Amino acid sequence: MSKSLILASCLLAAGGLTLASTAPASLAWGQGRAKSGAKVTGTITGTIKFSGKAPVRKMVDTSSDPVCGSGQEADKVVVTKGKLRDVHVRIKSGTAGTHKAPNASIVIDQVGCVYQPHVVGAMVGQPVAVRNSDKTMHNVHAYIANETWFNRSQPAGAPAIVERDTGVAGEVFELKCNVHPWMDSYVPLTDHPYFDVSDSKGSFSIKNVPAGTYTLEAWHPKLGLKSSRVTVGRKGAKVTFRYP
Ligand SMILES: [Cu+2]
Repeated sequence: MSKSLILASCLLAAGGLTLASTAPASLAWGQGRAKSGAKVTGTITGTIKFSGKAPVRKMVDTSSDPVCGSGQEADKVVVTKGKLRDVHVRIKSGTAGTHKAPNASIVIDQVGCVYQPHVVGAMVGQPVAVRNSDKTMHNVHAYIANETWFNRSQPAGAPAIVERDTGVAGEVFELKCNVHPWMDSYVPLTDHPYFDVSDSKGSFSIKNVPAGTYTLEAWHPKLGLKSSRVTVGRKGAKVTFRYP
């Protein structure tokens, strides 16, 4: 090996060391690259299990508004064959880079005096559209961190209320209805697109996650927060959360 080559390799090694010791923690994430130079991504899939006896889903007294019908559930812990619905699963933080919120709105509808869906994720700055499909008046009262974000009545046939959310990542905004006190919906906010909400089979799927090791969080409005470490590679990763 010539002198200059040795010098070059020493410099390279030193450069590598310097990089490793000064790189911010966030750069340690999502840095996996295939040999072609393309970013390595994977899908995180998983299941939310609920063990033990599922809570009884009570009926709500909707007699104050005949349009609402009957059969609404007061307790929103929805368990089907040991699987839990409405759990927002997200990477806690630290995915490399910044992510622009989509211009497409998150849509929440009011059907039979129930917000649908009950839990839906949004990115900070993403528009949220609240529709009224009922032949009755609702009053959409939205809160962020227990403070009113907006409070607007929405008669039957009125157009959707569209607002761009103004929260910060990690906050949850909650929709209530001032006319029908049993109505509620929750929108956890993230500054990245790596989230999903479990369906009635307890399943979730988070696509295109840059390879790396993350803290994955699961959050349910009534049952709270769980977390798990997950390493995502080309083949993705599988995670199970257990409630309560
Ligand atoms: Cu209402």
